[in-house]
Formats: sequence, structure tokens, C-alpha cells
Amino acid sequence: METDLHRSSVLSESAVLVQVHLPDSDFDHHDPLGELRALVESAGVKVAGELEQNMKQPRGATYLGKGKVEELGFMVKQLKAGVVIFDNDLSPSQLKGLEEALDCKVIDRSELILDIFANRATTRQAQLQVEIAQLQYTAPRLRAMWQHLGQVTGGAPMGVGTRGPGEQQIEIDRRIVKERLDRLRGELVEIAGRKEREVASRRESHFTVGLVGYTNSGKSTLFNALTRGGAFANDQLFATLGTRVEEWNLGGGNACMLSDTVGFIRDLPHHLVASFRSTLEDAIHAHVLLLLIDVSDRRAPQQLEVVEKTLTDIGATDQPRILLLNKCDRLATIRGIAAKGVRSLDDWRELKPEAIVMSAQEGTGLDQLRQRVMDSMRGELRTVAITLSLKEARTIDFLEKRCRVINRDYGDGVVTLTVEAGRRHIDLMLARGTQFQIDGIAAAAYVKNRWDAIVPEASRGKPLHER
Ligand SMILES: Nc1nc2c(ncn2[C@@H]2O[C@H](COP(=O)(O)OP(=O)(O)OP(=O)(O)O)[C@@H](O)[C@H]2O)c(=O)[nH]1
Ligand SMILES: [Mg+2]
Repeated sequence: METDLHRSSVLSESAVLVQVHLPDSDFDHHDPLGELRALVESAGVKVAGELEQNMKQPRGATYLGKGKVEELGFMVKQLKAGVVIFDNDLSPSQLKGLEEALDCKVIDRSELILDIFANRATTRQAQLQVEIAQLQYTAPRLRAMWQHLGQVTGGAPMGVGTRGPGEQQIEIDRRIVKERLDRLRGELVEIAGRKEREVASRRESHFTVGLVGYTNSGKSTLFNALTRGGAFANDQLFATLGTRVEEWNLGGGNACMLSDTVGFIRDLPHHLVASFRSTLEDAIHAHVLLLLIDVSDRRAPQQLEVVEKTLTDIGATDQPRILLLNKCDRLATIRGIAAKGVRSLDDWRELKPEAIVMSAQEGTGLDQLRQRVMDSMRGELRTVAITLSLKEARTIDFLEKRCRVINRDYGDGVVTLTVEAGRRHIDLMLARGTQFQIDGIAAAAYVKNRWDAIVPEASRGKPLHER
């Protein structure tokens, strides 16, 4: 089945950006249209002009007041803009009302994001996800369009219990949209199921680490610095839409699987969040999350909040998180950071003492990061006596290489190694199917009844994911 994405309705046009400041809106005072501008430029659209307006509340059919609409109409003509893009979310009828008044295409931030996703989706999964979100988003707009048609063609008056031609058309369109949605969802469920199994099996056989963060925070750059790379990193929002997984060699014979994925953004259209859930599967189930923020962005504190909230929304709450303060090199070059509203590194250190200060681009902080992930991976080290057959040469070799061996005691075809091991080492040996004993007890039973039951002194009282 061909995917019928609505590719780029705005590409190669120039746009006028509009932002309405409502009393409760949380905008960036230094550069209120900054993020929308970056999104628009990411979509390949030229910004022709910008308009801001303070309002107590939006006004009915055109969102803006009459005078502002006229001013905007004038700008559109003067600047020969092909599209008006609102930072605020507009209702289908407001979008339509504005389009009529301005005689120009009008879209809002959610639709722009959908557009960017539609243009960048390369995997079948991403394409399906975007089209589902688009259909869900466009369906209510179809309604507004047909209702309007009902009125202008002189159909029966619209009202409770009456049905104009528009109303009948809505029924037909709705059915078509619903059928297509059902088909796409069916296909996506299949792909998502496969993906879930893939993630689950990876998680069983490897220690998995997920990279998450706001869009453009440097995830793919870090991914490329830590693995053999291959992720597309670029100074644009939503450069990455799919998931990439590669081995990350942590040194000393230890490795984990690192995944890079789509970035988050504030007010992501909720259809998109829902349909992108399976792309985030790797992150949701990772053993550890690396949470990246771009400290050179003055909106970094708000972005961190968005990332934390999104992680809660998608259910990635059980694993430990390591906070990475990325692009620290830029703080040295941004002059007068306080004046620009950017937080200093000292502020960050005070606020988030556990975070790692780093630069993915220059490679600073990578050793510290490696060490922290290694610590998480090994878990608390405990001194245990492991007894196994001398025939288990590979496992003996594994223990000799990966753990500190304190004592070796050879007996009748068996060896007892007293080692400092973490839960992870034991899991790996169990996953290989090796038969062995820990402190004289069958390994699986030991793990269940002793290892997990006895919480080391230092971890008591901490929530499970922090142990
Ligand atoms: N100065 C500086 N630039 C960086 C650093 N890390 C990444 N960048 C730049 O930031 C931009 C975005 O980097 P990406 O790695 O694509 O960011 P991302 O988080 O993967 O972004 P999306 O996939 O779009 O969500 C690129 O131009 C990188 O070169 C850093 O430590 N310092
Ligand atoms: Mg990326």
C-alpha cells in the first residue's frame, strides 16, 4: 500500500510569522518567535516578516482583532508571502476564517511540525505515524471546510437536526478518513509489534542506553562520537525522525547498545506523540537514559521540563537518568551570557550537581560519561564466590577479564573464583545458560533470594530507579 503523505504544503514559500501573547502564555521574552523561526527555517521556508500582538483572549472567527487582521493582510501582500504561520494553536474554524480574510494559506505550529515530519519521514514506520497524525489533524478541518460549503452553496440552513449538502459530505469524508486510518493503524500495529519484540530481545541480551532530549540538543552528534556513528546530525530541528542503535564500546571489554531517536519539543501535537510512541520504544525500555540539554540555549531550563514531562507521558520513568549539559563549549564564546538570559555553568552546577558538563562536538566529558554508564551497568559490586565447571572455559575467561578476581580455588573438575561482580555480570552468565553456583547456592536462586532481597546499606531508602 502506498503511503499518501501530504508532503510539504509550505516548502519553498516565504512566510509571515504571527504570535499572540495571551496573559497565561509562557513565551521567551528575549526572542518570542525564536523557536517558531527555527522550525520554519528547518522546514526550508523563508521568513518574510513577523508580527506579535498582546491580547487578553483570542477573538472568535479570526483569532486576531479586525485591525490586526487588516495589518496582517497588508504585510502578506507587501512581502509577497505565500503562507501565514501562527505560533498559537488555532481551531479549524479560526484557520478557515483567517484564510478567507487574508486570502492566503494559514497554518499553525502543529501543522508546521506535521509538515516537517512528513517531509523527513523515510522509514515506513515514520511515514505511517505521520500520516495517521495528519489524518487525525485534518479530519476536523475537513468538517469546517464542508460546513462552510453548505452555507455558501445555499444548502439547507445549518443547525440542530438539519442537514445541508456539506453535512452529507462530511459523513462521506469521515468514513473515508476512518477507513484509511483503520488500515494504516493495522499496518503500524504490525510494525510496532515487531519493533517491541526487537527491543525486548535487545534488552535481554545487552545493557541498553537511550539518548533523549530536546530537538537540536546534540543527541546525534553525541551518538556519532560514542559509536561507529552513521546518525545524521545537523543544525535544524527534527534532523532525526527514526531510531538508530549501535554498539558503544565502554572499554575493558564492556559494551552496551546506544540508541538515538527523535527529539522532543514543547506542545508536540498530541496525535504525533501517540503515533511516535513506538519510535521511542528503545528509550522507554532502556536500562539507563542519557538526558541531553543544550546549555547554550536560553530556553534550556524550560526545555528540560518539556523533556521530563514527555518522558513521563510516554512511560519512561523507571530507569536511572544521567543529565548531560551539552554544548558547554558555546558558553565560553557567547559573550555576556547573563544579559542574553543564558544560564552560566556555575548556575547549572549548583542547580544540577549530579549532571555531567560536556561538549559532544569537542569530545569533552566523554570519559566521565563512560564511567557513569559503566557504574550503572555493573551495578553495585559485591564480593561473591562463584563455582563452576572447568569445562565452562568461556565463562571463566569472561570472569577473569571483566571482574576483579580475588581468589582461585581449583577442585575436582571445578573452580571457585572469588570475584567482585555486579548484578549485570551475573545476568550475562545466566543469559549464556552457564550452570554455576554463588556462595554454594544455584545461581538463579541466589539472585532471587539473596542478591535482590538484600539491599546494600548505601542504597536503602532510595527509590528503586536510583539504586
Ligand atoms: N558548539 C557545539 N555544537 C554542538 C554540540 N553538539 C552538537 N552540536 C551542534 O548542534 C546541532 C544539532 O546537533 P544534532 O546532533 O543534530 O542534534 P539532535 O539532538 O540530534 O537534533 P534532532 O535530531 O534534530 O532532534 C548540530 O549543528 C551540531 O553540530 C556541542 O557540544 N557544541
Ligand atoms: Mg538527531
